[in-house]
Amino acid sequence: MRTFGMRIKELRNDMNLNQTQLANLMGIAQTTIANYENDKRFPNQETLVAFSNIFNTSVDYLLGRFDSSDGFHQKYASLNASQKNRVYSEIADQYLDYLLKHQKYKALYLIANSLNEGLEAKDFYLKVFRKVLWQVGEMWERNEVTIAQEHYISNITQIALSNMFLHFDDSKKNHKVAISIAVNGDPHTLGARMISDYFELEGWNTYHLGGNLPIDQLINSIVTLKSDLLIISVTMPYYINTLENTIYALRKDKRLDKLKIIVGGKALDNHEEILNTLEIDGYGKDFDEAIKIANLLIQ
Ligand code: B12
Repeated sequence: MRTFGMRIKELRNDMNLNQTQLANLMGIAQTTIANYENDKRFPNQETLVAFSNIFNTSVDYLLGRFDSSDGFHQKYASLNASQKNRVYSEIADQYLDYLLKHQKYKALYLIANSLNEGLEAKDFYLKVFRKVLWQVGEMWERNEVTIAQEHYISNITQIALSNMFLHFDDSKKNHKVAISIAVNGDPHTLGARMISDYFELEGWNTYHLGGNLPIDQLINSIVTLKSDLLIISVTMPYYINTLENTIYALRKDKRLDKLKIIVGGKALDNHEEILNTLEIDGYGKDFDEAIKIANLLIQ
């Protein structure tokens, strides 16, 4: 959870103000601002209100008392882009906080209530779920979460992702079909699942087939579902070999002549030398790049 001091500093930077300029606007000393930002001092009620006026944000936001049920989102539509980003950042912090305390209902209701109050479903993927999962990865590296906690958080996130579907608008479908998989063996299926949802939100008809799908089943699905695109995600470097074998098998099958294949995932980042050896149609670093490439490949 970000502290009061961290929030003040972030908001000041957003407005391109240095500490002295903010202090002059507030009519207080620069050292007082420095003390607030370092969480060495806390302002009185009057100063708190002055901060909220200058930063055009709620006192609740400044205090970190963010809760989707407190009406905070009602003003969402009138916020500018950086203020909206802060809302997602807050939701991500709060979501992770709940999950670390094993408060799964609170975590799931936080997402559901936020969606009900008009926040964009698409924005949750990168600004909340990916942010939280990457943060969990970093915490795992620092020994701050156990593998059991990592499993728990990814499982609750799977539930949250399932609920997202109810907020999709299926009236804007196009004719394009995409199948997504995680490369065989790799347990990291969440990236492929999330990218599939992202394509669905962009109007594609998607089929997320998870991980460990036998190659003949995959080929069968591509043929019967008339898939234009196959999205493959690879997270662990030691499955790159399997990726190569999968692509080789797909390219050998004459029924899949028109199939476009795009790949991505942590294992491939900064490995252009591997990408050059693969018979693929595209590679991307994130969901937006993937959509852009796919829309160019399939008109
Ligand atoms: C959740 C998780 C798990 C879950 C997976 C659950 C599931 N069903 O997916 C479980 C608990 C099973 C797991 C297991 C393991 N994990 Co793990 N895991 C993660 C974690 C925290 C999040 C992964 C995730 O879902 N991210 C969210 C998605 C959206 O992000 P992403 O996959 O990076 O995808 C983005 C891009 O790569 C790209 N992208 C992805 N796919 C595609 C596809 C296309 C076509 C395109 C264009 C783009 C694209 O777009 C996405 C958006 O930006 C990561 C941390 C991290 N930084 O990712 C570690 C992480 C991946 N795991 C790691 C490790 C070490 C393991 C384990 C070995 C040990 C462990 N921690 O439990 C085992 C694996 C055992 C094995 N058999 O191989 C390491 C991998 C390090 C490495 N590169 O070698 C990481 C990075 C953690 C870390 N910081 O060290 N893990």
